[in-house]
Amino acid sequence: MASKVILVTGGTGLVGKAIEKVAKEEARSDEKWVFVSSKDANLESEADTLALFEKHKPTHVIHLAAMVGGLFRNLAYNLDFFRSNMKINDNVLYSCYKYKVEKCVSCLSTCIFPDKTTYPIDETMIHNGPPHDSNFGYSYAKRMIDVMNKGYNIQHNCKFTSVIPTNVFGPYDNFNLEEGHVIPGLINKVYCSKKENKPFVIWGTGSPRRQFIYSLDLARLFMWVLREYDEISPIILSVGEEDEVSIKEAAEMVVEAHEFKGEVVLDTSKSDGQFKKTANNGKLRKYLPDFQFTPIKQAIKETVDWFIENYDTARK
Ligand code: NAP
Ligand code: GFB
Repeated sequence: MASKVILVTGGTGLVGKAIEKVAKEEARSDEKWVFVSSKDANLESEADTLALFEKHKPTHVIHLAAMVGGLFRNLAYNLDFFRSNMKINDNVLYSCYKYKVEKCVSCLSTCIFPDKTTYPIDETMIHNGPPHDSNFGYSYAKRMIDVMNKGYNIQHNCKFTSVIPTNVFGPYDNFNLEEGHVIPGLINKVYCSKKENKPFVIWGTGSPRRQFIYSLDLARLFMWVLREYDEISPIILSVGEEDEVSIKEAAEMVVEAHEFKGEVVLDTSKSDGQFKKTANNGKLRKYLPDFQFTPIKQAIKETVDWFIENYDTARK
């Protein structure tokens, strides 16, 4: 009989599927893992969320469920991102409190930091000013997770914490061009350009800079956070500042992984969004000085291969 029941909300998405894979590799006999999606409960509904917790009675929660998207989806639906994620986050944390969950690990993002800031960004800077205009709805909703974690700890001594991943990519990503993030978008676009013998169009100038983390590396870090990290304050889960690349460099890696030989153009009529959000992973390195990230070129190649193999069923 497992003594721990770990409920993973958002368990069918990019990050959830990676955690499912790693949880299987690192299975422990006293742990039962439950991965859920909106088909199991619409977490915007308090009643549905409480019913989900009543059904599974989790002892631990990894809270991933969210309305998620890349720059262009955020630009179009900032209010929806705010309302949906505020409801989901309030319902999940309240249910964790009501069902006496021993530990809940929620997800913020490096894109929620103040837009006008010094670099590199670290965990102490979350609330030091307004986020980038392109995704203010998502960002403020995510920041409220940190506020609620503190409130539940002070008022009810709950152990609710959060992680701050940088841009994530990998198998089971959302490859939809309008909704998804940049790397899955580029992977899908090069696939189509190759098939239809058309130019490959990179949106924007290609000069913004990002730190990308492979979903499987993030999943391994999530396991450590769940089992070992004891702070209420958030921790950045990102590759180092030295691993930051430009959008154009990432696009070149996608072209190489696809062995695409066609024309590559930049559509500078499209928004660049935030130029950079360079995060410092010093706090993570203090805990895990020897953690090895997958080199980005290898991670992109593995994701391209996965996409080609699973083209018919991939989210696009
Ligand atoms: P994703 O692939 O879009 O998956 C989202 C998950 O949330 C899905 O399982 C989805 O279930 C579920 N979900 C959405 N709305 C729901 C609702 N109302 N009720 C119940 N479940 C709902 O997202 P992801 O990229 O894995 O992101 C996971 C977490 O990481 C999110 O909190 C996100 O903010 C954070 N994060 C992501 C990135 C990134 O670059 N991807 C970067 C930083 C942080 P359905 O499929 O059934 O809707
Ligand atoms: O991943 P992304 O959409 O979001 O990256 P952010 C946007 C950057 O990639 C912009 C360029 O500079 C785009 O011009 N880009 C080039 C493309 N080609 C493409 C393409 O085909 N698709 C997309 N999507 N971009 C998000 C936040 O910011 O970061 C979210 O808005 C979330 O809230 C996510 O937190 C992690 O990195 O700019």
